[in-house]
Amino acid sequence: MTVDSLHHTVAPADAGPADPALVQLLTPEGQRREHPNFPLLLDDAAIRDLYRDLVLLRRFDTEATALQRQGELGIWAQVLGQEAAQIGSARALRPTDMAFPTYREHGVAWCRGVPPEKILELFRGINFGGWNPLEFRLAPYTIVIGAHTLHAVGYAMALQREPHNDDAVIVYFGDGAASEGDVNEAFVFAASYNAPVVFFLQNNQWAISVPESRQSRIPLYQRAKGFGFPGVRVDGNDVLACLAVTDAALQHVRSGQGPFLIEAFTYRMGAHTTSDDPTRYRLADELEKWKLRDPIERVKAYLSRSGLADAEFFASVDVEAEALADRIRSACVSMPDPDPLAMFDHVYADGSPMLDAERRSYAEYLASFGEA
Ligand SMILES: Cc1ncc(C[n+]2csc(CCOP(=O)(O)OP(=O)(O)O)c2C)c(N)n1
Repeated sequence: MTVDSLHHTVAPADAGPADPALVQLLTPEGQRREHPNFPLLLDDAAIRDLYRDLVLLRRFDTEATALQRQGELGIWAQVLGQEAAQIGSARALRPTDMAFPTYREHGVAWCRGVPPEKILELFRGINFGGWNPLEFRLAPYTIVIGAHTLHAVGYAMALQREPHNDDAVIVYFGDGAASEGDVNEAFVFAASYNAPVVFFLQNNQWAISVPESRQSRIPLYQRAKGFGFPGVRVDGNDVLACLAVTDAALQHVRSGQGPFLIEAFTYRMGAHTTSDDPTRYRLADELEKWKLRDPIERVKAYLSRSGLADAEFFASVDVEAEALADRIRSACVSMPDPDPLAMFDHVYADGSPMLDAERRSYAEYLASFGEA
């Protein structure tokens, strides 16, 4: 792939369906398109697998939202609407690549093999760390906006010390994070060191209540040019385009050409988190417009119209999704309360006198209640 020409593409900020710079391989109506820079060769089974991923992820997300509403989770950050951006990009990774997520990357975690129950433990507040990052090649969820972009670049710089290792790093962040100093510093370091990192910006158009239009005068992918690396805007609701563009970006960084920015143009169809009420700051017609660009419906339309999947296939995925929802619900409600003293574990590798004193003091406090 040549990416030089992409430095010079200019898109209108709204990135509507007619935007010439928006990479799209599947229209909202489910029609397949080709793109000269981003060819995609996938067999029929692989497209059915992507559909399955999308449906299972949405079912997981819906169930987690319901669990929060029923008091079983402390909070939940919905991925609704962003499934294609996450599944498409994460399915382009190879197992040894390393991914750095925010708190909303449940689709990425799904593709990396993290059991959904592990994610629910975090949001139920009974697991402080999540999972072993090296087992799943997925760093812990990060709530400090943008901080993990620096971690990702540092990891990518360390990979450069292993000349025969062409693993890549991908880091996920939002449009709001793109306004943070950390992200911009990460861009500078990645460019200066030619680090093998793909910056995957999910532009869901809202940073809680602040619209993207208030944070950037230009389409976000164009910022890459100022840092000296390529930037591409992809239809974030098109799983095929997200897969193809991420695949190309990974090849670019693996081959030593330095970082790459992908702006996946999408929409947060749900609330920022379950603590938020988006009706306070955005109009319902915006959501209605984006429902017509649903990331799952277009794959379903493509599969059925082209005869690649029949009603039996769609029904079997729905059955699997319900089974997943049942499984995670029972696992969630039966999770044991954690040992309160466990929060002192793993703070320091070798312990610390101050922490030991705090642990003792808290243990005495708990003991003062007597046996429950
Ligand atoms: C350093 C930092 N500043 C502020 C916050 C509070 N905060 C949490 S989410 C958020 C908005 C993030 O928006 P965006 O990056 O677009 O990601 P999205 O939540 O839309 O996926 C903010 C400001 C934070 N977590 N960390």
